[in-house]
Amino acid sequence: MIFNVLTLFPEMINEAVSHSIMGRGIRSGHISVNCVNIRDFAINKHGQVDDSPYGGGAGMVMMAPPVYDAYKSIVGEGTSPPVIYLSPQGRVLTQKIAEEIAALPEIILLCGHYEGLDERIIEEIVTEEISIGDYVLTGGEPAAIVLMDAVSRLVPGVLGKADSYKDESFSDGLLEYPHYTRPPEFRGRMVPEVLTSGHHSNIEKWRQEQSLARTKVKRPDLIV
Ligand code: 4G3
Repeated sequence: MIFNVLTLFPEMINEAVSHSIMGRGIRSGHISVNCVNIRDFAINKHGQVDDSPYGGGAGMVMMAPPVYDAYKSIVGEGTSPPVIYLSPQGRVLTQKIAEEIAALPEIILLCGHYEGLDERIIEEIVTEEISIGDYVLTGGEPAAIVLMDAVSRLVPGVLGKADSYKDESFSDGLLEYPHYTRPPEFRGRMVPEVLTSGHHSNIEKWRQEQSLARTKVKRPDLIV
């Protein structure tokens, strides 16, 4: 899967995706992250990409032409992959939405800054607006990184056998059961006996009960 990212801070994106499972997914060719620096399409030699808002008021607005030219550098005159704008006004990201995006071969992520983008670039190129949660960030980059992380691990081949995702939170609508490893005793706390019993059906049953019990306590909204 190809992630194109329109951003003023490509280094922030490239650094974030170079580690851990995303880094491995890039090196193995299962995903690729292609950042386009909107600054490279500035309207003048001063590198200007923003201006004061028509109608007055504080802050700056990102100008449409540099964003459009950056976008055109990805798509040329051909058909475009979906353009997702990360904004607090978008549909809130869920595991289901991440699964839908992971089925696409290519997307373009648009990261805004300042007070936002000129509305006309949103009308012109954006096909979907997504929020990573109900809070405001200084820029869209952390939101784009979150979205790419959630989607990448669903792209076939990105997760190795060792980090399989069939038992995890949300895959069956419940939270994960608790995990334990050595030592058998830590500061007086023991590992639940069932996990060292070798009785696989009892272990499976215990894990299901734990998942349900902790979902009821921590996230009752996931059950009703
Ligand atoms: C557009 C995304 C972008 C408009 C971006 C602010 C939060 C999210 C921005 C705007 C962002 C989110 C940049 N903050 N919840 N900040 O996904 O008002």
